Amino acid sequence: MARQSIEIAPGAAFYPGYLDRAAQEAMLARVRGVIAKAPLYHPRMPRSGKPFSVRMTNCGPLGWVSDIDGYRYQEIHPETGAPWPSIPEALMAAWRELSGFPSPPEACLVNHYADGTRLGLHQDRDESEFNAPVVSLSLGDTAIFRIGGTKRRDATRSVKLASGDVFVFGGPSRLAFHGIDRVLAGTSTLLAEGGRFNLTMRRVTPGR
Ligand code: MD6
Ligand code: FE
Repeated sequence: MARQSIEIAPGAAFYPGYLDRAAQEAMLARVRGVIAKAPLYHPRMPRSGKPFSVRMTNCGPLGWVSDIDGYRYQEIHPETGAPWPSIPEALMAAWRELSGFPSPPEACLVNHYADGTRLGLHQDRDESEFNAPVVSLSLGDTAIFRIGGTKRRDATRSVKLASGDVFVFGGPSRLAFHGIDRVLAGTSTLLAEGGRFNLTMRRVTPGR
């Protein structure tokens, strides 16, 4: 099916309302299932060991983690030692439809934003396959997403990411700096407790 997208920057395609409410509810149930097996935890910054305000977990064969030793992908949850649960089929379907990349994603990072949390400007560059995009899905309260260029000092612009929106971050934007400035409390009724989930699927090892 052809989907309506907006090009935010070269290679950065925004699909507002990609999931309707029923599909968001079904996806949220899958995310809660992932968290039941792989609990959300606070990663820590490399070197300083300062905890992130955002909590994270993963699904897929690999998961992105951060601790005092640095950023990396690994096969097990850092606190439980268990393998990550599998990526829900509905997310794999979104990757097949939107990524334009023939190999499947290997990691899906789950970010959880409670009221007042944020994620600083960063690049996603811990993967070995930059030809694959990152496919990002938002659930719950609207976030103010900031996107710049490939240099930290480049000019930035802001985009509001609402529940059900998908962002595909590829091509010249794959290594663009980006972050979440804030989450707007009370903008969605999807999460009974409020807050926001963001799911980002990545290809980590070289694909074909
Ligand atoms: C978030 N997203 O939306 C944080 N990274 O909560 C990201 O850090 C991100 O949305 C790479 C590609 C797309 C993204
Ligand atoms: Fe990111």
